[in-house]
Amino acid sequence: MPTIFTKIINREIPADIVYEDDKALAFRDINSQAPTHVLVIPKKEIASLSELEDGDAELMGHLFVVVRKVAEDLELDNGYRTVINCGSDGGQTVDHIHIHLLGGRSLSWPPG
Ligand code: DGP
Repeated sequence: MPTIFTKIINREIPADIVYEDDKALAFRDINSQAPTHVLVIPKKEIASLSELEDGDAELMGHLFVVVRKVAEDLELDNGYRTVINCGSDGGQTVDHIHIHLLGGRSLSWPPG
């Protein structure tokens, strides 16, 4: 099912896009939780981690390479955190799989 992220991919609503290629898009989270908070998403509509199929393995690997590129571009030289929320207990609010990339400050652990 298309979500607001599909509208961002299709440029139907604006976003602060920091990276794009044929398979992936990265843009700044509208509800930033850190000085740098970017969402890395596949252009393919995959609802969540729980919907991943065997054939998505290469795409998911690609998304993490994009994370590394974006982290380098945004100079997160002291490190960063990636998070994928899954389902209601995981705190997922948009049903289009996305990797949160958080950095620019020291992050506490464990998360709430
Ligand atoms: P999650 O809770 O893991 O499903 O994260 C969804 C994130 O998406 C949340 O941190 C806020 C962000 N978000 C929701 N709608 C928009 C939007 O229209 N634009 C942008 N840039 N981010 C959005």
